Amino acid sequence: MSDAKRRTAEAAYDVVVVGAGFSGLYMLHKMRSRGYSVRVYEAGDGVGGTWYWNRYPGARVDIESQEYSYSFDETLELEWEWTERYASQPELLKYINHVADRFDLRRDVQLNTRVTAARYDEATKRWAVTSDRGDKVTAKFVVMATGCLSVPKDPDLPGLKSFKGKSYHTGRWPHEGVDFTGQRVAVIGTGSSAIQSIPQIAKQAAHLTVFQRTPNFSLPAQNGPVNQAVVEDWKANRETYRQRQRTSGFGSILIKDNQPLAADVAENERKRLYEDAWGVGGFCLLGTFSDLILDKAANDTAAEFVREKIRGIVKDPQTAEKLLPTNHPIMTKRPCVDIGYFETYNRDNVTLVDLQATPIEEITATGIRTSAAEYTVDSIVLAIGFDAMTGALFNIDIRGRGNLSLKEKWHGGPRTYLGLMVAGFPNLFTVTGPGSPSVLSNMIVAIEQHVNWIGDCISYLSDRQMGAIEASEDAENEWVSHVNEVGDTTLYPLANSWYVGANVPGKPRVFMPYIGGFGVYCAKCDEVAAKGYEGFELTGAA
Ligand code: NA7
Repeated sequence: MSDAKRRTAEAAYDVVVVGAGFSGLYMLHKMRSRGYSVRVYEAGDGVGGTWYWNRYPGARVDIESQEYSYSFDETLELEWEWTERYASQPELLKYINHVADRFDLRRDVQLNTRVTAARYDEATKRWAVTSDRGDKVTAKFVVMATGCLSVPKDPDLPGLKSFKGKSYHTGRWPHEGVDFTGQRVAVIGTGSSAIQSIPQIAKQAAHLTVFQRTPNFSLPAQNGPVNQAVVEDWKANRETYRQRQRTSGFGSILIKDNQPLAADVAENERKRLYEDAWGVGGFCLLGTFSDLILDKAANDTAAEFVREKIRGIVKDPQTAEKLLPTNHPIMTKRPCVDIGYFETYNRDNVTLVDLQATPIEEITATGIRTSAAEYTVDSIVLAIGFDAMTGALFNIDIRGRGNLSLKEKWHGGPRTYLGLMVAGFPNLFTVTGPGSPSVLSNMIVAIEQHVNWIGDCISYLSDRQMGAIEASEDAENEWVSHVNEVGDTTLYPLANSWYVGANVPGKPRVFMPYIGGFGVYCAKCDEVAAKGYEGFELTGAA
């Protein structure tokens, strides 16, 4: 019998992991190397998660490549050579496939399999996990490595089904790519995915029309081939840099900590610092002053600097004016990092439609009709985003003690302890779940910290022959209050962002990630573990 068949027949694992992206694969590696039986289920037909699905033109990471890579294996880190400062999606996919091969991970990953339900049995203290392929297995521990931005938002556009051309969601891009040569193309949305893909699509299409509902802040990546001196320095000092990531505010050393307050720096000097950071590129500018996300007046200085840049880049003043983000402070909606985004509007074959002035009324058989005009197009690119942070968890019927469903428990918004566990759901972990720094940090660093913590927690229980761990209601309530309190000291709640669920109709408005600082959060997790998992209830074997 093949190894895969034997394992399915066995149908009882120590750990079931849902998702084979960066978190699921590292979770598998960690637990298997400690001798646990692990099964990973993955809906796609390949590994890579976010970087498997998001294949739209121009897709790339907006954290510098060496920072956005695993640190758990020194040889892996020293051997791997990134080619660009910000790795493109194909290169990231190559990297994660290399990791899967290098650590022989594929034999425990079952592809093309979507987990549909996970139910906790209080008598056996085990989870029953079922899939759309008929798998029925049990596991002592379940790790949801389902990703924060993995469920595309429903295209809530009237008439879309009647469109006779082709439409593509950026998060479900065809593997064979799309050739837009000679086509009239519409892009709906101006978030990260749109801002990355628009310059690429504009180079190919006969005409590109961008439908913008909310103008967005975007910073130039200043991408290019990797600088060998930077790479060598990183490799020589990797321990120091990795440690700095783990104690930093955002899990990245490019965004500096302990900076002055904006008001303490004279205007000329402030502008010079912004100019320098703009030249460095990426998110660097967001770390110029320590109060940019705390104080509206400080934030205004950065926002106005970026608006001034947009006015300078975009030649047509009317188009420039439409592109200026004015309805939210910078950073409060996911800031974007681009390569030639604003410059693209200087092309003759690109038109910007302001949906605030002229909203979309309908998608017709031949194009898009706004309140002012009809635009005939051959293809529509839906860069409209995701049901962030909770969408993928709600797609699985997760039921804890007393048949409590996660959806019911979270009807008013997600409630977790440390973004790692949920009261009522023993032995179920979420990687980069709501209530953890997650999407407000360098995801790879956040993933490693979570996987390490979960792995150590499972080992702790095993070493003591314990049956279950569960967040206590009190600890969860306190943590949720703390997450909200910290969120409310910032400007984040001011924007209608996906951080607060505002992009999905009917979703409760709750600021989901934890913004107390990545390093602060890590210290809290370590302290909880050191105190014998304070705030958790640990119980004996079944
Ligand atoms: P985002 O950041 O959620 O952006 C989605 C964009 O689509 C945003 O500009 C939305 O405008 C717009 N949108 C959404 N629905 C509509 C409708 N119905 N009509 C017009 N415009 C619409 O998703 P992305 O995929 O770009 O980025 C997701 C994350 O992936 C990103 O932050 C990175 O972490 C990687 P709105 O702002 O809601 O007015």
